[in-house]
Parts: sequence; structure tokens; C-alpha cells
Amino acid sequence: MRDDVARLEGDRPSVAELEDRAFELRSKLLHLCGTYEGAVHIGGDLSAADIFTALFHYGLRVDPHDISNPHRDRFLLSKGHAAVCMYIAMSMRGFFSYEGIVDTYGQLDSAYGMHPCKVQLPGVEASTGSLGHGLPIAVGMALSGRHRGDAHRVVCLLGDGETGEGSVWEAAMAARSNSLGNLVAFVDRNRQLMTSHAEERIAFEPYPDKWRAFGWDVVEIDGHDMASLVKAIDELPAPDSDRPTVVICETVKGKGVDFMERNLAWHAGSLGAEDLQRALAALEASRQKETV
Ligand SMILES: Cc1ncc(C[n+]2csc(CCOP(=O)(O)OP(=O)(O)O)c2C)c(N)n1
Repeated sequence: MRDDVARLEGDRPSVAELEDRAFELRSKLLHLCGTYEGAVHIGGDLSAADIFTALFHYGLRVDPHDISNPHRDRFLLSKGHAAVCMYIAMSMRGFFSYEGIVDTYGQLDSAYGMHPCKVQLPGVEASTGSLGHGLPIAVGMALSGRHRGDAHRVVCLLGDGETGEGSVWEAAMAARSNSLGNLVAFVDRNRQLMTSHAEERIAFEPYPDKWRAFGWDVVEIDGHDMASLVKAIDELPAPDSDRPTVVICETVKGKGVDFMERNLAWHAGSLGAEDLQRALAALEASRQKETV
């Protein structure tokens, strides 16, 4: 195998190592939320932290030192408001420096905006933030990969709330019509929107059946169980297969910090110094509980 392609494989950390990285990712997120003066989308960052870790540290074939490698997997963050979680997960993989994120996050002209911008931040594959756009862009990229005969995957992370957008389902149909087995969607199914519980606003259920009806293979997992995330990634069909896959990850908004979990008030917010210590202690306690 050519060196530049072999490097895309990267290390494959164990489940225990990935769990440690997810803890570090959450800690770094909380620190940023404790120092940044504006609001951070901390609830949906924490719900997706394990998914980001599994993708950037295990599943995605990407090389932080060769970001334009044509054979790399493409990752698109459709729930663009979770950008900071992606930046930190990528920094832990070697794409950016964490200090650079903390120093400039959310400032005018910073590369690290509240939503990701591929022009400002090379390594980011798509500019997102207006919900409902990531999957349509991913379909185009997957189609292009197919036409070129490339073997990479296109992976898109969506919020469950944003799948209330019609554009998501148009993209889902197009993916099936074009037999895009190189396309994988992960859904952060935390069952909350910005200010309400998902099912109160839109009848999402029977949610997995809806994806099946659109011709997708559906995998349902606990999105906080690293072993399940790794297994789902390991069992993805080959990129040259003909059916797109959606991995529906059952998650908890605010996961890891008890006073944020399932709390609608923590879709976005900021922690002062005192609450930061409280949040870090809660995170540590949650880890202790899970390792017992
Ligand atoms: C088109 C569009 N409409 C509204 C918003 C504002 N908005 C930001 S986050 C959010 C809630 C999204 O819910 P979900 O996709 O489930 O994300 P999560 O709960 O995981 O943060 C909304 C409505 C937006 N970014 N884009």
C-alpha cells in the first residue's frame, strides 16, 4: 500500500483508550465553556462526544498531516452548532492546537467559529450550521467519489431534531436512488431540540422504520457505549456496497454532567469559574459510576 494511503489508517486505539479520550474531550469542552464568555452548545456537544471520539480516533481514515489526500474519508458535521466538539476532537487527533481553539473561539475572524467554516479552517470538509444541509452535501460528495471510483467513505453526523427538515429526507432518497453504500449517517438521537423535547414538536417515531422505508440499512446503538460504536464502525458495509447506512445513536443531551443531562436549559450556555468546578466534579463522578 502506498505510504500516504497507509497513513490514513492511523492508530486504532482500544475501547478503553477511546473512553479515556472521550473523557478528555468532555473535560476540555467544559473548560472552554467555563472560560468563553458567550454561550457554547454544550448539551449537544456532550451528547455527541463519544461519537466524535469514535469517528476521529478510530473510524475515519484521515491524516492530519495530509488533509487533502484524495483517498481520505470525508466527515461532515450537519449539526454544525456542535463545531467546538469537533474542533477539540480533531485537535486531539493532531489537526489543530487546543490552545488555539481556546484562545480565539467565537471571536471575529477566528478560524474557530461557533459553526464550522471550511474556508477559514482547512481540514473541515463543509461549512455548516444551517441545519438540514449536511446530508445533501454528503450525498453530492459520495456521488462524486463513486464517479471517480474512489474507495473512501463520506460520513455525516446529524442531530435528530434536524432530521425534521425535509432536505434530509430528499437527500436520504437520493442516496438510495444512487446506491450510495459509501455514505454513512450517524444520528445523535438525544431526543431534544433547542427548547423542547423532540417528540412534542414532530412525530419522529417510528424513527428507525422511517430510515428503513427510505431504503437505508439501519443500525441502532447506545451512542455512549464505546464498544458499540466501535462495533458499528467495524461492521459498516464496504464503501463499494450499494446501500447507505444510518447508525442511530441513542444519547443523552448533556451526557456526563448531572445537572445538564436532559435539561432543556443546557442546549447552550456558559459556565462561570464556580460552575466549571461543579461540572468537572460531576463529570469525574459520572466516570467513577460507570467504571464501577
Ligand atoms: C435551519 C436552522 N434552523 C434553526 C436553527 C437553530 N438551531 C440550532 S440548534 C437547534 C436544535 C437542533 O436540534 P438537534 O438537531 O436535535 O440538535 P441537538 O439537540 O443534538 O443539539 C436549532 C433549532 C439552525 N441552526 N438552522
